Amino acid sequence: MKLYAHPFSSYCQKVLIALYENGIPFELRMLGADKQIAAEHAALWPLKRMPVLVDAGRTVLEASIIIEHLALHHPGTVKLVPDDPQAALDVRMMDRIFDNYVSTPMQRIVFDSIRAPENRDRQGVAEARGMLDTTYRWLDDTMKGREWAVGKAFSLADCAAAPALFYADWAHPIGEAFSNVRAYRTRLLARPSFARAVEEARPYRSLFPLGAPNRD
Ligand SMILES: N[C@@H](CCC(=O)N[C@@H](CS)C(=O)NCC(=O)O)C(=O)O
Repeated sequence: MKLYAHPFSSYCQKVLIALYENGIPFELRMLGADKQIAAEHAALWPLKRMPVLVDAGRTVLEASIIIEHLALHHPGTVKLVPDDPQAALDVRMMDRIFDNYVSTPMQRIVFDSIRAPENRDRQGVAEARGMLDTTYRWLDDTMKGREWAVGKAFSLADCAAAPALFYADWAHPIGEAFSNVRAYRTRLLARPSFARAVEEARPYRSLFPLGAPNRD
């Protein structure tokens, strides 16, 4: 099994968490300087988004689907997608929320910061910050009394939440008023699978265009 990825990428970390949770062996095809690996990646997925998984001749795109693929073909003791269909829907709903309403606005802010000043999108960034504020508020209510995104069991939704909230807090700090979200982010950082991903990404912090804060 080959994973085309970079350790600093949030969506790659989402999948790395799932791989580490169940100790699934894989070969990292690290994207970056290597032209051969970049060419393989572009041939597999012309949009050149990472991560991409290749398993037994099948190319699997999109982090959530990669994790679903792992749950189906490489099941382990940590069930990231519950067997119960309603519980699985709850997990998928929270997964979508973290991708669409935390990661997407976070990326918008980060990617805007690497544009030339004359190409910056002030309105887009303001909307992204507004979306993050609204999501943080909603999440703060939702996480009240919950250990993980959908309750007691760590799931696909937490794989999405960990890097999303990790970087979102750097791009648009989670205010002290959102204590449930902050506590959840701290729990995610203490989870060994994510802690490992964060450590492996640490050498690349200089890549964070807004300047990585001196914490976490
Ligand atoms: N919807 C995709 C998003 C993947 C994504 O945005 N990956 C980023 C890195 S975190 C990427 O490939 N960026 C490179 C680019 O935009 O060209 C998924 O869930 O896998």
